[in-house]
Amino acid sequence: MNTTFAPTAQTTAYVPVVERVETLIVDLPTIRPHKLSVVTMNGQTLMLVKVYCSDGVVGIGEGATIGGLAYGGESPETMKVAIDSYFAPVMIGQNAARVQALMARIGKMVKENRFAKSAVETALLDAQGKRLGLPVSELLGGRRRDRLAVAWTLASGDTAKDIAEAEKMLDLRRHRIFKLKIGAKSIREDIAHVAAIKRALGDRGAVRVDVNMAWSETEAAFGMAALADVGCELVEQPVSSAAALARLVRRFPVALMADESLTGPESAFEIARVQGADVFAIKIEQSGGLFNAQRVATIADAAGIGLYGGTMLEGAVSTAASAHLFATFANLQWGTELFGPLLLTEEILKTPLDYSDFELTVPTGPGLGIELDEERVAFFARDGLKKTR
Ligand code: MUC
Ligand code: MG
Repeated sequence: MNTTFAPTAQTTAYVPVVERVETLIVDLPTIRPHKLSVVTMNGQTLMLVKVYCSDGVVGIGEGATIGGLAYGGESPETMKVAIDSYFAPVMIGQNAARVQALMARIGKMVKENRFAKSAVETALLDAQGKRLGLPVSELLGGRRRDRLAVAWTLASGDTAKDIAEAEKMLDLRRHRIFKLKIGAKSIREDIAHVAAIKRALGDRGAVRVDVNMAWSETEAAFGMAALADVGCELVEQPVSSAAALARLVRRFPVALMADESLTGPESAFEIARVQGADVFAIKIEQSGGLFNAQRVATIADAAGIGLYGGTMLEGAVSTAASAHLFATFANLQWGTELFGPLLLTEEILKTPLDYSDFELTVPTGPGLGIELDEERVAFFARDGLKKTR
């Protein structure tokens, strides 16, 4: 049998190349202040990237962070500069249909910048899906589910307001898994807050917490024991150090989830090697893109670590991209928190994502299966129409 890779009709066919890369910053208000231990958000900023290809296809991607630089090493503004100055020159003229090869080329010139890489990879996958008439989930191996359970984060900073918000979400049949942001107040106040919410919701709602690394290891040991007692089922990243996380795991009858410690396949492997978490919060941006996030999921599966589809409080574009990826996972034991667009007052898609019956529907159209409402985007673009009205 001839095993050489002889040119075929396919390999000699027209090759779509990247012609232009455009970036844009969009500022959107949130429905209420969102209080994390690291920052209070009053709005969200999205960095949108568009990749224009020679076959007329345009792919869209998004990068978002939490509180600018408060959460990590990148902000929407640094992503824009990195893409304009360093990504675009190595992308232009390259085969847009070879997404992994193009990302590897970018990786040679750009060492870090995981969030910006995720945005660009999303845009290339969106373009490739549109070109082939396939949803991104199918490019990633094929979806195993069409709908994803979606948690809601209670983070108003006020117990009574959080209970009212949770009741509203239950009535609307939008969410029945609640993640409480704690760590800004004293541990005793936080435990009382979680206990009151769990008492109010009973079996109607699952309660989890995210400490966003605010506790010391000793505080975490005290806090996790108390949280288990009040009916909390999962604690997300109580401490910053991965070693401390590993020492806390399985000491208390509550699942421990790694979030900030998880920065892609290498850290996933390290955590898995020491059995340092029960669950991984996988995020496409933290992982450095969809392919890397897929590798993180494979490591988790191999190590018997549960999976949760995380968010950087992203807008509709990254939320759709994450949904396509999470739909392909063999295991998604803890559901997702892909509620980002619902935290914003403004819709930037022509057809909003479908949230119903406690789940998000994974779009079915080619690429990401979404279409930007360009007028809304232009209106909310920094230096855009909003400024001139
Ligand atoms: C995080 O740390 O998990 C996800 C939901 C939310 O409210 O904040 C994010 C970030
Ligand atoms: Mg978290």
